[in-house]
Amino acid sequence: MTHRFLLPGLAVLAAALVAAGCAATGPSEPVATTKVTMVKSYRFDPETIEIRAGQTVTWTNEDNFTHTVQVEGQADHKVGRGESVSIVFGKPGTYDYVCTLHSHDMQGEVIVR
Ligand SMILES: [Cu+2]
Repeated sequence: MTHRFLLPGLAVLAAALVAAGCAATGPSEPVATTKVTMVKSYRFDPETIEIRAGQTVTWTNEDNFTHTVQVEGQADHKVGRGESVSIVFGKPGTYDYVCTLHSHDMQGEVIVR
């Protein structure tokens, strides 16, 4: 739980990077993929993905910590180190999701066309 004390510092760093004009790629530029990785440390990569209705998204945890995937209005799925979880998206829409253990850092979005 000590990592929680790092959060204010990271937020300041992120704000500084945006202020310095390093936002060239844009924080929410969607990537056409069905694979999301929980990378070191406490991040979904890519954060925003775009898929077609009926496709399955798979999250794989390559971080050193347990994370979860909770799509808004759905059950929370715990994903341990080296594990993965797959969720089918049947209907078009924009689905926000979080890791409920680190919801301030780990947020993502699935855009279903
Ligand atoms: Cu997490």
